[in-house]
Parts: sequence; structure tokens; C-alpha cells
Amino acid sequence: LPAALSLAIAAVLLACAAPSTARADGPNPERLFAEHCAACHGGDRLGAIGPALLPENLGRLKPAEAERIIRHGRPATQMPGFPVETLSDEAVRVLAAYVFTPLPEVPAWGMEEIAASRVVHKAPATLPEKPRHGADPLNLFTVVEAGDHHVSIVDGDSFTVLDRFESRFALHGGAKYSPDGRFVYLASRDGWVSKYDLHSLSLVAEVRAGVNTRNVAVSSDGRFLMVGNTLPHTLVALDAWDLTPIKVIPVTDGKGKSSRVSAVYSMPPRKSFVAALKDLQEVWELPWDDRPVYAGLVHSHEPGREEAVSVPGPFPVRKLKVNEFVDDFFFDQPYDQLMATSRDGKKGIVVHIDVGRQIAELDLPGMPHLGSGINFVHEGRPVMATPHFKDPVISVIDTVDWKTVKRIPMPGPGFFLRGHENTPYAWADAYMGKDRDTIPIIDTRSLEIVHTLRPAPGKLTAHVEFTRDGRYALVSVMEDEGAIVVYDAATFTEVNRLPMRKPIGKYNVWNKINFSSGTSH
Ligand code: DHE
Repeated sequence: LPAALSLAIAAVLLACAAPSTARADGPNPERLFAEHCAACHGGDRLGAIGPALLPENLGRLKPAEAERIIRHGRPATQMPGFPVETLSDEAVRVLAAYVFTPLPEVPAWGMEEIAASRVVHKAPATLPEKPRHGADPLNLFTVVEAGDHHVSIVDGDSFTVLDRFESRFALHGGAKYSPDGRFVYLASRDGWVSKYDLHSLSLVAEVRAGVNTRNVAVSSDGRFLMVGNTLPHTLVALDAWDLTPIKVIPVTDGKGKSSRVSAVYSMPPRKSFVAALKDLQEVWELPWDDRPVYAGLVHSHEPGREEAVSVPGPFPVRKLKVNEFVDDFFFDQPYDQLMATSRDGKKGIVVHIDVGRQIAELDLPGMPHLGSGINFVHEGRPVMATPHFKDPVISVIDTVDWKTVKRIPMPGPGFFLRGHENTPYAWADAYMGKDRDTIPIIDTRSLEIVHTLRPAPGKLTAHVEFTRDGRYALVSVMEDEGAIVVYDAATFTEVNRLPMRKPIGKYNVWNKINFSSGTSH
């Protein structure tokens, strides 16, 4: 870092760590914020050294928890506690309420702001050609630890942690890999996209692609990332090489109405990204190939393979009209058809992507969580299974005639579901119910629960991922003093337990890059 910048950062850190001792006597939230929070979180609340403090970015944080953090701080971070001599109970309440108030208008976050935010930690061309660790590079797990905002890289054979590094605040959603499994891309709720090299175990580059981001997708040729934002209403294409922004695509209907992005995924067989929109009755397809418009240098990690050619862009948008506002979605395994839930969670629809419109409705009440769906074959028919946020069932749907094959009763409404080609079992959870410490295991042949695990009685347990061969299942005990518990996937016996700080998700390189039918997209 340049010395002047280091000094400036040190000054701000000092200001964060040593809150003003002047007692706040007025309940004016703007004044309190400016005095006590702005130095780290930005005067506009869009974040600086600390995260953005906007309702959209705070995820599931409750106001009472926000008050506790203001009063006591966040251990192992720069966030100090503010004692009662500094902030009265009323001032803490006012501040907590303030950060849950939406901004009066959507802030500008275009090419200029995105480009200016970019940090290159290591020039991509200087990265090693071979892994600097002895582990199987395709059987690594990226584990997102929300407890102290860290990421652990775990060897999927020895179950040891190869690296643990501080992430941006509140990473969310699946880590995404380059098609060769070498790089991992992480998105934070604050819009930061980070690129990490699994060969050298180091961060490569970071860029803030939005103020509030849903997720990121990687093109299957490894050249592009597409980021879906809810603030502002944009999709942002990045060069996967060093995260240079390529294009900001406003999400509008062309008639003055704009929309948040629900999620964006890549559809490898179609060489395109697909985005669902929360506020327009449209699904967007954005091809990354076949349109030689954006001329530039195509980077390659294979030495000597860089070439100056025209590469795809500027991501022309194909708009598919649907009858619902789409929130959460899922694909059949060939990526021909897309299942989606309506924003009110009462209905499901099927969109045929080639036909370009909705072709069926689904009997899916109780807010299905399609993003966690899995595909498998049941009695010779391709089916998908999904948990529901509101109903204690897993629905199994035939993906040819779109009829419900079965609703499997569960101990509680669940969040995630995972399978693998090499096991007949699908592992669920009861995240939203009172038995949230259980992992029910379903036999995909009988569609019955055949076993229930309770890895840490009384503690929230959810989200499973298999090793590349499907032999072991890794389960998250999602508490601050939590763990990844490794089970033999055939006998359901525990084989290892790694302490982790609220490990919310874990992603196996092989399963993700091969788009395993049992994992998320
Ligand atoms: Fe998630 C994935 C949306 C709350 C943990 N979640 C996703 C994805 C979306 C999404 C769009 C897909 C991203 C991807 O992988 O490309 N999540 C939402 C919501 O709308 C919701 C309900 C509210 C919100 O706050 O945004 C929500 N999610 C949560 C949580 O509270 C969870 C349990 C913990 C957290 O956020 O700290 C949580 N979401 C996850 C995880 C994944 C995820 C672990 C990746 C699942 C996977 O296996 O790929």
C-alpha cells in the first residue's frame, strides 16, 4: 500500500477503535451516525472499511442483534462496542433503527465507481502454474464462515484446513469456481466480488460490483462473471481474469420501470447467463458467446495462449415474458427448462427457454426454495426435489409432466438439500422448524426418510456437501462456535469434526465444476 494510504487507513481504524467519549444526548439518527459510525461505514452508509449499513445488506440481522453489536462490538473485527457513557440506550435504539431505514434514493454505482473500487492483490500473470499444496485440487472445499467473516479452504481427503483468510463482510450464496476449478469467486451482500487462487492459496483481486448484490455466475469458458444486484438495479459483467468491469446492464423494461435481480446463473449448454427479476415479469437470457462485439485481449492461464481477438459482448439481452414475478429458480439437468417460484411463494411456473415462454404451472405452495433443488432419477423418470420454507415437506416433481410425485413429510420446513451421483441418499435439514438440529436423510429410491442425524443437539445444523466421490458428507453446525462434521455417506457414522465459526456453506470444487445433479447451480 502507498504510505499515505496506509496512514489514512490507520487514522480511520484508530477512529473506529476509539469511539468518541462525548455522550450523545440527542436522538437525531443522522447526527449520531455521522459522529460514531460514518468513519468506518461511510457517511452515505454504503460502507468503507466497515460494511454497508442498509436494510438490504444486513440480511437476517434483527434490530435487537444490531443494538447488541453497537453496544458490545463484534469480536475479532474492527467494530468496537460503544459503552453507555458514549451512547445511551435510547441512542443505541435510534441508531439500530436508522440502519434498517432504506436510503431515500438508489445510489449511483456505475462503471466509474466499480472500476475505482477494484483492488488487484496479485497480478494474475504472476500466479504459479501448479498448486503449492499437495492436496487434490479438485477435491477442495471452500467453506464460508459467517461467524467471523472468514473463508477456509479444506482438503477433502485429509479434512485439514489448508488456508483461512478474512473475507469481505457477509459473504452469501455459493462460492463459484472457474471451469478448471482453479479459482474461486465469492460474492458479499455488499457487492464485493473476490477472486481467490486455489493454487497459491491467495487473493487475486476484488471489486465492488454493486451496493447490494444477490450473487455471481461464471461463464463456462471461464472468461466472464455476471453479477446480479438489487442495489442499484443492474447486472454487471466482469472480466474473470482480473475483475475489470466490462459492462453495466441496467435492468429495466425500457418504459421507465426497473427491477432488482433475484439471481443470475450460468447455463453452460446454452453459453449464456440467465437472470430472474423480482419486479418485472421477465426472465433474461444473456449469451456470452457468438457475438463478437467486445474486442480485447483474451487472457489465459496457460502461458503463451493469450490472444487478441473479439470476445463476446456486450451481452445482448433476450427477454422471456412470464406471468409471475420470479424469485427463486432451478433448472432441469439439460438446462432446457427453468422452474421458478412466484414472489409471493404460492405458485411455481415452468419456462421453456427455447420456446421463450411459460409452458406449465406447478403445484408448489408453501414457498419452495428452488435454489436448493436437486435432480435425480426416480423409477426411471427424471425428477427434482425441493425443500419448502413454510411447509414441513420436500416436494418431488416429475420434470417431464411436471406432476408432483410425492410430498415427503419432514421434521420441519427446510432450507437446503444435497445429493450426489454416487449415493442414493439426499441430505436435508429442518432449518425453519423446532427440530433445527436434525439432518433427515432421504432414500431417493423409496422417497422416505431412512435416517436422522443430530450432530450437535440443540444447535442449528444445515447445509450438506459431498466429497467429489460422494463418499463423505460434510454437514454444518451453523453456530458461532460451530463445526463441519464429516460423515461416511453410506453408514452415516461420524469420521471427523472441524471447529468452524458459523460455517454457513461449503462447496466442493469437483461437484460444482461438473454441475453435479445433487448440488446447487
Ligand atoms: Fe441464501 C444461496 C437468496 C437467506 C445461506 N441464497 C442463495 C442464493 C440466493 C439466496 C439467490 C443463490 C446464490 C448462488 O449460490 O449463486 N438467501 C437468499 C434470500 O433471498 C434469503 C432468504 C434472504 C436474504 O437475506 O437474502 C437468504 N441464505 C439466507 C440465510 O439466512 C442463510 C441461511 C445464511 C446467511 O445468509 O448468512 C443463507 N444462501 C445461503 C447459502 C447459499 C445461499 C449457504 C448457498 C447454497 C448452496 O449450496 O449453493
